[in-house]
Amino acid sequence: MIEQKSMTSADLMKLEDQHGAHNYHPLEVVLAKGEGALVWDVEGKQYYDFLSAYSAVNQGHCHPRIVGALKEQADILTLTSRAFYNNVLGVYEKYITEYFGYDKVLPMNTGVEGGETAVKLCRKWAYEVKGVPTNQAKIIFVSGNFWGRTLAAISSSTDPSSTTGFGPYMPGYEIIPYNDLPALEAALKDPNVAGFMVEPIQGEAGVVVPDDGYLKSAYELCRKNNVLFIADEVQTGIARTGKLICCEHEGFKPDILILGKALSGGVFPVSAVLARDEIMLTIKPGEHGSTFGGNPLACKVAMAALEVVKDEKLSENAERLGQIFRERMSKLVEKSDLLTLVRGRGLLNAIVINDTPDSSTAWNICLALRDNGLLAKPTHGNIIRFAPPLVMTDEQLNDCCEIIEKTIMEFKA
Ligand code: IF1
Repeated sequence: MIEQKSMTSADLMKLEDQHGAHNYHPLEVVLAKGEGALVWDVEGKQYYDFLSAYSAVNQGHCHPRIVGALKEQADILTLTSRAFYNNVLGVYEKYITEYFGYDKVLPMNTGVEGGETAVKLCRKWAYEVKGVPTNQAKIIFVSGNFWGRTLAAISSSTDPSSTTGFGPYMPGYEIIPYNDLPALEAALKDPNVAGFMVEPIQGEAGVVVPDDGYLKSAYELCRKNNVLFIADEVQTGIARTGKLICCEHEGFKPDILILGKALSGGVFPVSAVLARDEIMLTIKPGEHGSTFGGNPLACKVAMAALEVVKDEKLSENAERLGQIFRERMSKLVEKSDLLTLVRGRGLLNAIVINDTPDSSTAWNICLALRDNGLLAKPTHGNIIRFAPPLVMTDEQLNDCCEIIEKTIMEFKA
């Protein structure tokens, strides 16, 4: 057994390089501890975490109430499978359906399993309720979408790094431009369209915020055409954008809501699909599921994670701190010709670097941010996503803005 304690960051990066698949290119920092908005590397250097594990640790790293729930349940019962009932799942199902205002929940584990479940529910509903001819159901996606790495997910992708070399792809999809209502209206004329699946803000595409009213109008067009509006809130949900779910900014509830990531506060893989009975009950016993889906450990962790969101007013905190952050960054954009704009909602923001998408400027800025004690990573080429834990204090946010301002103003391309 290798003695891990004595290993340096360099040793540990080498281990990953030698023994792990090369399916990521991480920023060169090796984290060993996390607490709240802070993380520490192997050598003990402290950083602000401005990625939050892609918005999975909204509640902050190792939140004591969520870790406590995990520890307590771990000693009692971790997994029964759904072959039997257990004393936690029903309690969780009641809690989460009332929390978000839906009839029923289908519990899964990862975000992409949530997306897959939503696509299957939508197709089943199309055949059994809408009356679309068997195997003719179509689902509309938008360019720039990202909902995971499975073949069903990448089949809707317009990003070559997600799709190249993995064909053939899932049929029954149509791709239209994001933030384009006429394109959606035209696509909805096809009577075989079952659903429209969209991120309220596109995360991976670079925190792309649609025009005010786009989501609500898209939802209304779907209603008019008897098509299900499926919101992928895996990244935008759980208070990240300043509301419990991002669709709340436009005052409507999606027909199918997909949650993941911060549903567990980053402590355990937990995802969930919520819908009304007319949709959810089209899947009958034995037609869908997963070994770990709805396990007692996940349920206890998720209930604690959602309690924290409410008790610590994380939506309000994200809304307020996000305003402060974008104001500070807007001033920086004016001062520095390195930046072209800042955009986002709540604490899901990004800055666009004034350089070509294939330049290494954004990456090098992230290296400089790391050296100055703040961790972030570019999404596509010249865009840096800033998404700190929602438990950040005003003082910490001010500290982070100073680090970003200092780094940008001192940066030599
Ligand atoms: C990677 C991106 C973010 C997601 C949305 C579903 C999923 C994701 C809106 C699937 C997952 C993760 C996946 C991770 C990096 C990260 C990511 F850069 F890939 F696109 F956040 F923007 N819907 N996003 O963002 O959830 O199955 O991963 O639990 O694959 O590199 P998952």
